[in-house]
Formats: sequence, C-alpha cells, structure tokens
Amino acid sequence: ARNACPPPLPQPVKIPEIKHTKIFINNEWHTSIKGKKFPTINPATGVKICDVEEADKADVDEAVRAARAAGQRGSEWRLMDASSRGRLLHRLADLLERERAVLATLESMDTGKPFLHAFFVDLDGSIKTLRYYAGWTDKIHGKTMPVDENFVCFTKHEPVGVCGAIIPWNFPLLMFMWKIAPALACGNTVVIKPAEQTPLTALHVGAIIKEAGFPPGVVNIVPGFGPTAGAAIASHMNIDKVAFTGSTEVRKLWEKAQQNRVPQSLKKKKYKDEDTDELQSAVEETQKGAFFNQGQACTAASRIYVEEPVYDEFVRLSVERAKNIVIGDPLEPRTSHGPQIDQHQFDKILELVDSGKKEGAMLECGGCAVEDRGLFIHPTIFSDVKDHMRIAKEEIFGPVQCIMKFKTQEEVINRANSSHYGLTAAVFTRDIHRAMSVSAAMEAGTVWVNCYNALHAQAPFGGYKMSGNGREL
Ligand code: TXE
Repeated sequence: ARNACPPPLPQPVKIPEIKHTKIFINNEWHTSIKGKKFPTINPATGVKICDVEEADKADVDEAVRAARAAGQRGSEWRLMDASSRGRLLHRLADLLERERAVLATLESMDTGKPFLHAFFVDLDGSIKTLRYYAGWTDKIHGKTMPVDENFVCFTKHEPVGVCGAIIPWNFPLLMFMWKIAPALACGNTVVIKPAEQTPLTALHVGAIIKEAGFPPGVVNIVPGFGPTAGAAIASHMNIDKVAFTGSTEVRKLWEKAQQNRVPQSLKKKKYKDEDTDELQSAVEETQKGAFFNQGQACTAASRIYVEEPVYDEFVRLSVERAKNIVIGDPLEPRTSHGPQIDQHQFDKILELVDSGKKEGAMLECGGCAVEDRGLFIHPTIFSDVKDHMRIAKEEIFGPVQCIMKFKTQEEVINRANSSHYGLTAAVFTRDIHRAMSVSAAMEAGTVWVNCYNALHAQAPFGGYKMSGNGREL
C-alpha cells in the first residue's frame, strides 16, 4: 500500500548573517564608489536586516562597461553555442532549486510575504521561467524569404546588446527572472537594479550566477534607489534596451528612454466579474486575486462586478472568507497574510480606505491596521462601491476588495473598460457564450475565465492602455 503521509511542509532556514550585500559587477563584489550604504528592513518587524552597498550613477557606468565588454563580438558569451547558453540557464535553475529554502526565507524576510507563498509561488515561477527560456536559446530562428530575382535572402536574430532592467519590490525574485531569463536566452547582457526595499534575493542570485558559470559581466546587479541608479539606467546611452516594472509615475523614465530609442514594458491592473452557479469558487478565486501578496500585485482583483441577483450572497461569502484569513509572522507556515512593504505604501492604502468610507462605500470588514503590529492591514472589503469613487479608480496596491453591482452584460463591459488601465481581467460564468463574448470585449492584456492569476512562463504578459508597452515573457 502507498504511504498516505503528505510530504512535510518546507521550512524557513536560519540565516544568521546575510552573505551578499554588495554591488555585483563582473562576477565580483564591489563597494559603492561614493562609499554609501542603505538599510533593508524586515517589514514584519520593522527591524533592519542589514546594510547594502548603494549603487549610484558611477557604479551603473561601471556595470554598463562590464556588460558591454562581456557582450562584445569575440567575447566568451558571444562565441558560446546557443545550446550551451541554454545549459547555463538550466544550471542556474538547478542552483535555484538547491537554494530554494534560503531564497524563500530571504524573500519572506525582505518583503513580508508568507514564506510558503514565496516558496511555492515566487520560487516555482522563477525556476520555471529559467527552464522555459533555457529551452528557447537554440530555437530563435530567422526566416528565409523568396525575394525577386536570383538572390537568397534570410533574416538572423541577434542580441540587442546591453539590457537595463529596473524592478519593483512586490515579486523581487520573480521579476528578476522575468527580466534576465529572456534577455540571456537571446544572448544579451544585463544591468539590473532591484528595488531599494528588496535587494537581498537578487544579490544572493548574483552569487549563484557566478557559480553556474556565466562569464563575468553577463549579469550585473546594482542595488540602489530610483532617482539615482534607476535614472542612470533609464537614460544611459550605452544601454540598448530598458525593461521597467513599477509605477505609472516613473513613466517619465519611459519618455527619457524613448529618446534613445529604447523599447520597454510597463504594467498595471484592473478587473471584472460575472454571474455563476459556482458562486463559492468565484468568491474564492476573486478573493485570492484581491488579497494575494497583501494586494501588492499589478494583477490585483480590486474591482469586482457581481450580477444583481447574487450580489448580496457574494458579498456575504466574501466577508466570511476574509475573516478566516490568518494574519501573522510571515515565517510561520499557517500565515497567509503578512505586512505591507513599507510605511509609504501602508499610509497610501489607509488613505484610500478612508476615502472609500468618506465617499459612502459600505465597509464590510477590515478597513484598518492590525493594532500594535506595525505595517499589517486587515483584509478589507467594501460593498456598494460606485465607479466614480477613488477606491474604484486608483490603484490601491493593498488588501482591498471593492465589490460593485451590475444588471446587464453590456453595462458591465462598459464599466469594466472605463479605466486608464488594462492589465488583467477575469470572467466568472458557466455560460460559454458569455465567457467568449465578455472576454473578447475586455480591454485587458490577459482575460481569465473562471480562474484568477493563472500566470505561466509559457504565455505572454502585458497590458492595454496605461498598463504597459510591449509584452513580457
Ligand atoms: O514604485 P516605483 P513604488 C505601483 C503601485 C505602488 C506604486 C508606487 O501602485 O503603490 O506603484 O510604488 C525604480 N528612474 N507599483 O514607489 O517608484 C525603483 O527604485 C528610474 C506597481 O515602489 O515605480 C524601483 O526599482 N527608476 C508595480 C522601481 O522603479 C526609478 C510594482 C519601482 O518603483 C525611478 C510596484 C526613476 N526616477 C509599484 N523612480 C507593478 N507593476 O507590479 C523609481 N524607480
């Protein structure tokens, strides 16, 4: 008989001292040229984890020089067989698997996200992204074209060159892999800046990039702040392409980048919902979509439209479920809800929650911070939300679900689309015609049907309108 015991849950590891806190250039660790450091804080406790070397423009210049040299014609990286590039990416994935518990622990400490989420979602996605792109390296083909007259004509895909990347704090490791894996698969070199709130997993990966055997300068990691290191990447004349994930405000950066013809991708959020007999499943999926990662997700299901006849029941079930969410120490396996990333985001979220109360939305649960617990916010549900309210229009980026009512399909399509954003949407229904017609009408880069946040390394990701240029993956 088979042993019915489930495998034991993975456990966080004890990390007595953070090993990698410096700038990573040319497979070596550097102190910052200006001699500056910045602290990284555990948002669950408010306690400093360690200081990290702070990269600024001069350090970015060094990193770009290293990346440029590593990608030169005749360099080890450029001469490497495409299939060998794939083997290196697989080797990096192997090492991520080996370091999985360490990386998930670091990610949990640095972001406040529950350890098991980090272990199963962030690490799984990171490893799969690497393996997917590892398989692409020798399958990037050009075309042959039957041009007129007696010629043979073909196209050949070449690396773009030095790719700059600027990433946010909500999925630090996963965003790191979304940026470097496709760039490396195509033979580019990279200068990447993790978010100032969350540099630790990126730097740990620096060490294993070296161990995996990537030549020096292929990946360079410059921890630092947006207006300094980030701006230096965005406007660098020796960087050929920039990928950015973050706020719309920093799109100023995009305009700058465009001046030196740099294509890039940005993203944001939006959401809608519909009638279903599987009400409970719709409640669960939408709520996971809203509260996952403490609502700090560009795909967050923050606006939910429910058809009138099932509205009250949907709200009731959502509140019941929200009240069972376990808030606590992110390193505890039972915890499913941790703190927000920092004071700034915490204040922004509570300010928006207050605006919801003032504008007359009905607060069903939550709506405040967890007493005596620093940056923790109770999962919050508003019903009777109107489209003109700030909570329905602005990106809250926190654990807040806004539930609205609708009558007709045409109406809900128009209302869902009346947003400047358009990253993801979802439709919940048993009616296949509805699923097809509503999803086709949604102005969103991804539309899920009867599920939410089903993201895969094999499918593209990106938005309509203000939610991005280009596609990732
Ligand atoms: O983002 P920033 P913040 C949204 C979310 C959140 C808001 C603000 O609504 O509440 O943005 O978050 C770098 N030149 N998202 O302030 O500032 C910065 O160092 C170059 C959605 O944290 O955009 C970091 O590495 N770079 C998002 C990255 O940009 C600059 C995830 C993101 O930080 C820069 C995060 C500059 N002038 C926030 N200024 C998503 N799409 O998932 C900052 N940066």
